[in-house]
Amino acid sequence: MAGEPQADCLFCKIVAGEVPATVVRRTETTVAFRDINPQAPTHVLVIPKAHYPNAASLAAAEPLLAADLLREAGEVAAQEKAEAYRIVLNTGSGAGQTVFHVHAHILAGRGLEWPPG
Ligand code: DGP
Repeated sequence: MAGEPQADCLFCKIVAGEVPATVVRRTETTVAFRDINPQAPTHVLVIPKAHYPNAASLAAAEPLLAADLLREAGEVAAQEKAEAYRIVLNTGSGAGQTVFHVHAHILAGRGLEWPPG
């Protein structure tokens, strides 16, 4: 069923506490933790506890949960004292998505160029 935990999903295992992560915020519906391979001084991933493969499928199935994800991105940025930050939602392997449980990257603490690579 849509949103149910997937046995083979790394981020579902982080939600369940089966894989350790440096969690910086947790709400009823989301978890935020530091990226294992940071690309900026602040690099946090925000995920819904529910499993959806990407942002579009999340928003289509549970728009309020998609809003939770974006609100939490802002809360993480504030907690990290980021004056400016970037939210990245890679979608599809061609765009660099490697974990198919939707996650918002929050990047801050250095100059962020445009367009991104
Ligand atoms: P993406 O390439 O957009 O699918 O981003 C996946 C991110 O997940 C990538 O930046 C590295 C991060 N990542 C992969 N495995 C782990 C892990 O076990 N723990 C943590 N904290 N981050 C991970």
